[in-house]
Amino acid sequence: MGLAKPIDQYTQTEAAAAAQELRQTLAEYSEAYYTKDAPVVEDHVYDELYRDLETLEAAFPIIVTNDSPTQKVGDQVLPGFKKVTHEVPMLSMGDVFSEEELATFDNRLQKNVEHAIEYNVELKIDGLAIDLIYEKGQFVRGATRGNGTIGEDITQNLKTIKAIPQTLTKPVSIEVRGECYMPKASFAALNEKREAEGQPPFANPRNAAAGSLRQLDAKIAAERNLSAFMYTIVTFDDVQATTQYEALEVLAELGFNVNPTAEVCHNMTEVKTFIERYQATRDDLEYGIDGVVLKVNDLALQRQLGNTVKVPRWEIAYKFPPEEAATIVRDIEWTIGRTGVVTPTAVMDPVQLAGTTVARASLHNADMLRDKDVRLLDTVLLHKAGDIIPEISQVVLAKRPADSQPYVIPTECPSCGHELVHLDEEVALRCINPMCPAQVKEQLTHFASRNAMNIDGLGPRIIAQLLDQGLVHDVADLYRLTADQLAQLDKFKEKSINNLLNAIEASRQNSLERLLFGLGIRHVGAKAARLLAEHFLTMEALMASDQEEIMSVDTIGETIADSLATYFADDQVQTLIRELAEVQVNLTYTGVTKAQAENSDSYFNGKTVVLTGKLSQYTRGELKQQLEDNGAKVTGSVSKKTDILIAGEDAGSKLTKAQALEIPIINEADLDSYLAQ
Ligand code: 1X8
Repeated sequence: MGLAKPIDQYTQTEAAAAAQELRQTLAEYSEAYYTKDAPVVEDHVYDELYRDLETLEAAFPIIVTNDSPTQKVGDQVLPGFKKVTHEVPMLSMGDVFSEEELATFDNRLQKNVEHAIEYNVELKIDGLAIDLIYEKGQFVRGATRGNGTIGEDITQNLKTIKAIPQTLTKPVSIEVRGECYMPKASFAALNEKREAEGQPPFANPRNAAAGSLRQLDAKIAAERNLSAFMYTIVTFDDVQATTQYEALEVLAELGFNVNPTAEVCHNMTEVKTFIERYQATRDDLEYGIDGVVLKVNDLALQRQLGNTVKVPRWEIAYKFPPEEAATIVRDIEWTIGRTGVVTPTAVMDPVQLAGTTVARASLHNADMLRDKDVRLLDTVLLHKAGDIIPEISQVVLAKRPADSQPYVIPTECPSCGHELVHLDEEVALRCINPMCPAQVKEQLTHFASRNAMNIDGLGPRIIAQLLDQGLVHDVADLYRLTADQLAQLDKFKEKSINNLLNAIEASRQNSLERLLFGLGIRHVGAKAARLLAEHFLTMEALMASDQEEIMSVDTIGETIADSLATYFADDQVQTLIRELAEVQVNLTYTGVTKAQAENSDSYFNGKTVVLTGKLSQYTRGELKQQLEDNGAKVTGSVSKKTDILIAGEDAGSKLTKAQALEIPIINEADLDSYLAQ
C-alpha cells in the first residue's frame, strides 16, 4: 500500500497510469461494498488507496478524470459508518439547462394528461440529500443517499443539527427526505478559521457540508452549523396531503424545517417568472441554490406517471448557469496599452461560467498576479465580477502540480524588449519606449477613435496592417497616405480606399480638442482637452504656456499641468507637432468659446437644462455639448431651479417630477427648431 515511490519522482505518464489503476481498483471495491453488499477489503484499505489517488491527482491535475471517485461529492464509501438500505430507493433527478429543454419536459408530460398540469416549484438547495426516519414521533435513523440503494448511517451527526427535530409535534411514524446544507455565513466562518489554523479551505459550502457529515466524531459535525430543509414524504401512514404543496405544509406542521419559497405554478410562464426571480436574487439567500425543481403537484398524477429506470418522470431540475467554475491556467499573456502599461491576462481552458464561455481573465497588474500567486498549470476558480467580467477568485492549492514554480514576471517588454519600469509609486508596470510597436498601434487606434479624431474605418486591424507594411510610423504619417499605398492592404478595394482617405481628410479640420485628446497625453481626457483648447485656442499657445496658466483653467490641476509640461518638453513630441502642422492638420480651436456661448442669442442661453430618456438623433454627450455651446447649463437632476427638461423616449421619474413642478418640457422631435432659434 501507498505509492510505489515518492510523488516527486513520478513523471506525468507514470502518474496517469498509476491513477487509472487505482480508480479501477476503487471502483471494484466500491461495487462490492454497495451493490453486492460483500466488501472485499476493509474500509481502511479503500481509504488509503483513495488517498494515494488524491496525492497523484493533486500533483498532476491534468490527469484527473471526470469519473474519478475524487470528483464525486457525498456518494463515496464512508469508511467507519454503518450501512443502511433504502427500502424506497433515493433516485436522482433529471436535469435541464435551458428554457427550451424545460418546455420539452412539460410538453411530453402534457401529452398524456387532459388538463393543464400544475407544478409545485421549489428551490434546488446546494447540499447533500438525506433520509430521516421517525418512529412514534422520535428521530431514530438518518442516512446519506449513498448510491441510492445503500447509504451510510449518519444519525449521530444529524442529531447535532438544530433544524432536524428530535421529536415531532405528533407521535407519528414517517420517513422523509430533504437536503442538508451549510449556510453561507457558517461556510465563510469555517474557512476563515481553517485558514487561520493553516488547514486548506473548503472549495464551496456543498463540499464543506459533505466533509462535515463525513466526520466520525459527531462533536466536529456539531461545530459546523449545518442546517436542513425537508421536502419529500416517503412513507407516512396518516397521509392527508393530495398535492406536493400540501405535503410541504404537513412537513412544516410536524416540525420540520421547510423552505418557504415553494409556489404552485399553473403554466410555464409562471415557472419562468419564478426561475428569473431566484436567478436574480440567489446571492441574497443565506444558503446556496443551484437551480429550481419542478414537481407535478398532484401526488396521484405523480404515481400514475411513475419512474423511468433512473429518474422520476414527474420532476425535473432546472439548473442555473454555474456562477463559479474551475479551470487550468495555460498561459499568462502580457498586453501593452497605449500608455505603455503592460497588463497580464490568464489564458485558460475554456469553461462555462454564468452563461458564457470564458477562456481569459485579466489579472490587472503584476502585483495582483504576485498576490494571488497564479502559476502556469494551476487550477483556478473563476467568478464574474459585477456579474460580467470574469475574474480569478483563487488558486486551488490542493491541485497545484508538485513541481510548480512561482510565475516569473517579465522584466522586458514582450513587444519591443525595452526594460519595464514602475513609474513613481505606480503599481502598473510600463514600457517607456515611445517607439514600442505595440504602444504605437494602441496610440493610433486611440487617435482615430470616435471621441478623438473620429476617423471612420480606421480600426485596429487596418492600423496593424499599416504598421506591418511600414506605411505608417506615427499619427502624422496617416495624413501622407496615398490611394496606391492603401491598395496594398488586404481586401482593400477602391470604395474602402476612398472612404478611408475621405475620413482622414475630413479629420484635418477637427477642432483642437480632438487632436489634444487623440494624442493620448497622460491624464488628459476628452473633457480636459476641451477645456484646454477652449482656453488656449491654439496648440502654439498651449505649448508656450506655463504651469500657472494651465492650472488657472477651471478644474485643471497640477497632475495634468505636470503631464503636459513633460509631454511638450520631449523633442520627439515637438517634431511630431511640427509634422502635423506640415501635413495641414488644424491646430486651432474652432468650437464655440465660453464668451461666445454666453453672448449667444439662443433660446437656451442662461437656462438650466436636464436631459432624460433615450435620444435617437444625438448621443447624450453631443447634445450636452451643443446646449453648452448655446449658453445652457446642463445638470443631472430636476429641481425647482431647472428651466427646461429635454425628454427622449421612455423617460421616467425625471419627467414625472418635471411635470409635477410644471417645468417646460421639450421632446427630441421639437429640439431642432429650438436649437435653430
Ligand atoms: C434534490 C433536491 C431537491 C429539492 C431541493 N434541493 C435539492 N438538492 C427539492 O425538491 N426542493 S429534490 C432532489 C432530488 O430528488 N434528487
